Amino acid sequence: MTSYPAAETYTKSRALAAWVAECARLTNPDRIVWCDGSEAERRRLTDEAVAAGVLIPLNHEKRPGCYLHRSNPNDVARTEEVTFICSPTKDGAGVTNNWMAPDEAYAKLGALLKGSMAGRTMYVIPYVMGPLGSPFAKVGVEITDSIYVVLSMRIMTRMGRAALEMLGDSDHFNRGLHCTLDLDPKKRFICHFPQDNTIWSVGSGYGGNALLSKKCFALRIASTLGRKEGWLAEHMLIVGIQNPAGQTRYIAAAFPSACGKTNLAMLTPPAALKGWKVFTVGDDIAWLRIGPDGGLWAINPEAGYFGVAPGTSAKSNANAMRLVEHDTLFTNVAQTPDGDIWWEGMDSAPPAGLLDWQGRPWTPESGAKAAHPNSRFTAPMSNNPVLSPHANDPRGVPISAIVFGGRRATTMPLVLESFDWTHGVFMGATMGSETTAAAAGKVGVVRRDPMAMLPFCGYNIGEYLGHWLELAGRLKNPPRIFMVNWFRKSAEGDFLWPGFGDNLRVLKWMLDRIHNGADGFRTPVGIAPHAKDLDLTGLEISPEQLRQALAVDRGEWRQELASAGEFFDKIGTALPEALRRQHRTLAAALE
Ligand code: OXD
Ligand code: MN
Repeated sequence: MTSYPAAETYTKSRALAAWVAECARLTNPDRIVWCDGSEAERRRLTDEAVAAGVLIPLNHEKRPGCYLHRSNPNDVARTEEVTFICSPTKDGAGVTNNWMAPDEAYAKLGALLKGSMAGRTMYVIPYVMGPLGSPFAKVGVEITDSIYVVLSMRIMTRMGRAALEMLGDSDHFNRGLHCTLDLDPKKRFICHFPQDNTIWSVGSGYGGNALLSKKCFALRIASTLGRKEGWLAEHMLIVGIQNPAGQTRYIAAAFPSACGKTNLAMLTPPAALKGWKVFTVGDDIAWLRIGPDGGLWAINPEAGYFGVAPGTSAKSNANAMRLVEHDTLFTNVAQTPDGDIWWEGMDSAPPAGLLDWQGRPWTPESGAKAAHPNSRFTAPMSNNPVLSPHANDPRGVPISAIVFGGRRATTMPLVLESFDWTHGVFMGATMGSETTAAAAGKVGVVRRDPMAMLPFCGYNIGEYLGHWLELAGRLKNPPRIFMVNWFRKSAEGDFLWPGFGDNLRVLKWMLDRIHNGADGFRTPVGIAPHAKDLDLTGLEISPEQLRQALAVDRGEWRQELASAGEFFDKIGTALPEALRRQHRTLAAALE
């Protein structure tokens, strides 16, 4: 009979002690380690991870405190086809989610978990999502057999003793049980039980499947809590924009995975926009609540960034390059002979003697990617040179504008403002985007991705859209809603808009609309800027190129609305009538 440390030594929560004991009975680990989040613990676990070959130390002269992790090649992205919402009824999960009956899921995963940690260590990771002391903050506890998960959770959340203190003797915490098993894709399941505030994830060590704080808790489960408690959990970055007069306004923006949220959240203003500054509050997830002023306030529940590495460069995101200079875990990037890292799109030519993401010698002639297209950096937000002074503010930040954006080669103009809240919700609800390497499956196919939440909404998407509409009634001071597309291409296949730092010009127009009455004109599908309304100081773009970037083409939009209509039909009766009405009105306006 294995004896484990007494839970009472660590927690006053009898519910937590009982749950840990229950998980131990099920999985039968050799040891249980309660994580305290201390520096000594980080050092000890890092040494163990290095000894076990889970982490490879990088050149600490060049990149102090940095390590490389190579995952199993079959386990490199989120796996949406084996991600389930196990609500009591199928209708509760809705048409956009996979559903498994809760009893069936507990039985199926329970059988896989039985004895699964024999010979292994079970780590208990208490964590807080949200700034400590914030009324927005929530406690989760993840149990895992993966030391990589522990070290990543330490970066991505406020982890350890502080969480147990916040929990106190309460039984109110998210229960996340994770086991890598043998990483056999046939035994890979990520199951959410919103009614039990519980997540069971087996068979994967990939961030989005295994760091249960992130997509599983802070989005899927939190979206259901938000619906119950009257707030929103969204797949959004939060960025602060300071004008030359020193006023800072905040924008929350939803984009699907690997569409540049991290880049937008820490962008470097163009040199010609003198006196403008950008500060990051969050790069992936926002929890939004109605504040005492009747406006919408947001926090970033996370404490670190799990960003896509390829394409990150001094040119595209100089702040991210500084972010990852130290104390960063890299996953599936290429390694240089002197123990540094490299990925495609880093600006520099690939150094000779690279090892690819699987540790194999690589040359450009191989035609293969050296870094996996979904290779990642995991870095603490305290590394960010442009971290907002309000990133840890328990009150959050007031949101002036909400932005929805996708990756679209055609149809979608650079920017449009919605006519009102309901139309803005319609814009978000009908968003489409080309798929990326962040999820397993085909890349580059346009799919409807409402509010960039398609893979992350923990309940019926129709009810979720209803929840968004309903919020308007309680917002005295609602943010204005916009849509953007940085990715439109010319007939020749070139991007029409330079993107990256120049995206600030578009955000500036939004803030000018809201706060300074800047001009725009009405198209059938939203309010667009004239070229003269955008601050183009110092930007070389031909009038024709800009015209194409901003254009609303009725023919393309008719197709777009037809596709959105098919998606609405799929949602069926759960779709709020107000959104159908929007669809009819816009379709008529395009005739
Ligand atoms: C992420 C994702 O990792 O959206 O943030 O997949
Ligand atoms: Mn994301």
